[in-house]
Amino acid sequence: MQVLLLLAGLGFCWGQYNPNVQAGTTSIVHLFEWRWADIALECERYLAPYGFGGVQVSPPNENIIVTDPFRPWWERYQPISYKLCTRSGDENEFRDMVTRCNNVGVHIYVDAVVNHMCGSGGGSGTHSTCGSYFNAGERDFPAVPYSGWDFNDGKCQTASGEIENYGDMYQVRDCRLTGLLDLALEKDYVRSTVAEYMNRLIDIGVAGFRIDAAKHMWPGDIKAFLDQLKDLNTEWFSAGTRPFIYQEVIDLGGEPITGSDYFENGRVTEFKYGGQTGDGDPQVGWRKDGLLSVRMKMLRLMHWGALGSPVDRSPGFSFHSDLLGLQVKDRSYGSWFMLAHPYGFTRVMSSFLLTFSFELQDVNDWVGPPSESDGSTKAVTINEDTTCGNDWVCEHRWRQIRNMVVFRNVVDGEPFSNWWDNDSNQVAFGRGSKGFIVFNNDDWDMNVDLQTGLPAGTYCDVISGDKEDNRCTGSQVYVSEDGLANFQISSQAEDPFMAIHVNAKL
Ligand code: QV4
Ligand code: CA
Repeated sequence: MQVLLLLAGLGFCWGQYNPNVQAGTTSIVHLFEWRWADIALECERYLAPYGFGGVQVSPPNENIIVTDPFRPWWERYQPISYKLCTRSGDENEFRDMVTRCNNVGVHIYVDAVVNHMCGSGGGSGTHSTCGSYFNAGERDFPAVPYSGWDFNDGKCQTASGEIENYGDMYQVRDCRLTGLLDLALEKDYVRSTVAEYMNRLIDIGVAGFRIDAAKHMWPGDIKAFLDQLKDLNTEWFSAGTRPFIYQEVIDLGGEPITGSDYFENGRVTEFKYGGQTGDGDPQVGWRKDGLLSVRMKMLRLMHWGALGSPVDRSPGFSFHSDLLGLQVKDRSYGSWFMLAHPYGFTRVMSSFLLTFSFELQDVNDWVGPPSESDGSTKAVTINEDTTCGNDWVCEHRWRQIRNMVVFRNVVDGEPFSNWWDNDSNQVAFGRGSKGFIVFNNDDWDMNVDLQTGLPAGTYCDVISGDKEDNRCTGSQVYVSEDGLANFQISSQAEDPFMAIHVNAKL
């Protein structure tokens, strides 16, 4: 209620809650660990033509180089300075990417890691992506500069200096998260240094920020640096536009810190999504063989939709589980549902292949992006069939996901409507008079007549194919004058789903 009042008070100005995507687009894609040069090309050749509104990029600032294990993806969450210099590229390449993506209407969202610097065991030297000297033991980061005064060592009350208990909100904010040197964001100097870094990115033309580890910062400290941020660059955004803010707060319940503690600062990423669709375990994904039927999972999601709180819905499962090839399909079903449902602002994950360790019978989930032996990141190559090469997975280029991103754009603003279910794992719903989606996650075939709410005509199912030259490359659906259509989906179908929308009508 508080939240709704707050939004009402803002009137037409959405402020930091507005995703700042170009009109007609409704989703962004996380191009995890991609090089800036490849993102610039992807904006021009793929994202703009298919209606993606933006890209979340990996942290652009200098980080520690970790060699054991060799160059894990997570080294990027250990800042050394705010120079724009990483495996993704240097400052010139970053500027070029932002300019070129903005010029085709695809906006850039930066992952801001400002709760901490590198781990306390990071050593000293110049093993950083721009070669800046640092000494973790001494708390010395001269390339910022930060020194011992700028860290929370004195404020943290645990014996180890680490977060030991998530039930104590003081240690969650003031102590080290897995050894990461915790910045004293109560200090004006630290706040203004962080704001200066973010303002440089705003000047270059970024549209917003993901705030990493927001749970580990006091909401008031975050507000203090956000209040110092400039409006967006008027070369691409209208005067007075505030940067879009979405904060990473993993709130699965049971802790004193909740996502809503952060709503005043901006949106909060929705981790319950993965949980609600995956039997409470955010790692499990979208399964019909868990404790809950797909129907129940969807009904739970609908309940949230009704809450209407300003949260960002993103697939809550961690990206690495996605790459495994494990239940990729389960996860992609979850994405389709997410993209069809009106709730939240959506972010699609795009990843790279991980190696499977037969010794551990597990996936090496630390593995960094496809790289050469010297650690440099490999380019994203594009195959003749439009998929990606060099071990880049490019889920956002899968027809089903790409077409559901389009579906979401087409049905934008239409109400959730015409819900149907068989009391088990077959469900369907529409979006006003613009789109309709049907899922068969049962072990038996589906053959039903459903009210779609759509105008009469022949539609292409955008899951099994596309509309090309006024014909369907996949299945067709016939909607009669009364809005009814017959859906037959085999439980053996490769993708036991169908989706139709008014832009894919013959
Ligand atoms: C190790 C030991 C510590 C020791 C420390 C000493 O485990 O006990 O004190 O060395 O230096 C890596 C390693 C971790 C290591 C640490 C420091 O995995 O073992 O500590 O570095 O060297 C990512 C990874 C982390 C990684 C971190 C920094 O997930 O594994 O840690 O980057 O490289 C909570 C939070 C939530 C957070 C999540 C991971 O509430 O906010 O934990 N999620 C975000 C990001 C995540 C990122 C961070 C926060 C940190 O989504 O990707 O962590 O920026 O749920
Ligand atoms: Ca902190």
